[in-house]
Amino acid sequence: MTALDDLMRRLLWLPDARSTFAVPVDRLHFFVITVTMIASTITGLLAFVFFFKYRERRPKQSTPVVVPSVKFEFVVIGVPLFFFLLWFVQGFKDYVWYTTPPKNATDVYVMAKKWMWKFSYGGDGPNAIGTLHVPANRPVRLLMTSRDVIHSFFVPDFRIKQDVLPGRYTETWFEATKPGRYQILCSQYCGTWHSQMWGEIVVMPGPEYDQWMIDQKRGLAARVDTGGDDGPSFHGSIVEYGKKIAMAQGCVKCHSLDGEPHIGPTWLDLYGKLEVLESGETVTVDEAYLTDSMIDPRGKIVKGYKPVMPTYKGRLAAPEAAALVEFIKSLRTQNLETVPSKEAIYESAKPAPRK
Ligand code: HEC
Ligand SMILES: [Cu+2]
Repeated sequence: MTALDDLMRRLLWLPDARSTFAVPVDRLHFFVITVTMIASTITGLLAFVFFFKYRERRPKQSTPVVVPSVKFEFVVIGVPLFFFLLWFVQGFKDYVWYTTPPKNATDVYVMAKKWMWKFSYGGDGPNAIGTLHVPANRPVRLLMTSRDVIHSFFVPDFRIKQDVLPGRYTETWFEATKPGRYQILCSQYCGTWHSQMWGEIVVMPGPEYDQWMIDQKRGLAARVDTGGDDGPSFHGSIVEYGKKIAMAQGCVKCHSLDGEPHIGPTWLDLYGKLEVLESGETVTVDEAYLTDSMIDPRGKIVKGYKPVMPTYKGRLAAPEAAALVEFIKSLRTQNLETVPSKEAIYESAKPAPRK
């Protein structure tokens, strides 16, 4: 099967398949293209034969009326329909798989702008322009947004392509199967240097990647904030940057960080929670919901609160919104309890109950 796959890949001039997703995508591609090639060859040849067979043999020859049998009609409609449905079922299965990133995926934020790709790792991970380091054989989820116009994140070797939009998040994921360097292209025409909006994914063996990450974090502590054309840059911790934005934008006037509800709901343990809305619906608080809440606060009102939150549409740059999301995600009860409470200390000092 793989030998056949390779032959097809060579025939179609496709790059090697270097992600888990590339294999089913290619298989479906080969299946569709083989069937359509055979069908169009047969159709073409038949047309050719018919040109001769049914050519005008004498002047003013009339065309006989042909009434095809019902059986013939069934075959002509049924066979293509069968293949279309088969492709749909297979394609839908692959689509569902592709749009459901595994829970244990490593998250990387991707910010597109004319004409570059910026990457930042959640938590206290590093940032990079143009080059994305990822581990091999582990799932990686990309949460992507654009600072200006629509771009599209395309990695031919992985067979993934996802539009990147200003003002909202899109996501994609992949699991690279072989260490190496792979090209990232922008596949949505975005201006003068669209064709040079390149990037590179460096896939490293797992342990090597882990070491790389440790080195990056160590190096970051020593790095200086240099600023840049994006306003304050967030070298170092995206979480810290998010906190700064929350202070500067006055979010904390209405949102507490310690679990107490205020004018708005607290941000502690907000991420991942099931939120009940004024409309009676429930939503899971994820990255998209958090971003929407800032851009369009009137869209989904949390039950028990007044719709007083101002919109931050146009007031937050995409990386700022991303940093706020990371900051909110970092606010977990277990992160706060670095020092055990007095009660907990007394409790643990008590002698164990006798049997
Ligand atoms: C004037 C007070 C006020 C300010 C300032 C404010 N918010 Fe809100 N926010 C609210 C209220 C009230 C709600 C609940 C009603 C709703 O859903 O709109 C809310 C809801 C939210 C939610 C959804 C919370 C949940 O429990 O589902 C998020 C996320 C959020 N705000 C983020 C922000 C961010 C980020 C900022 C700053 C950039 C900000 N807010 C500034 C009042 C405010
Ligand atoms: Cu682009």
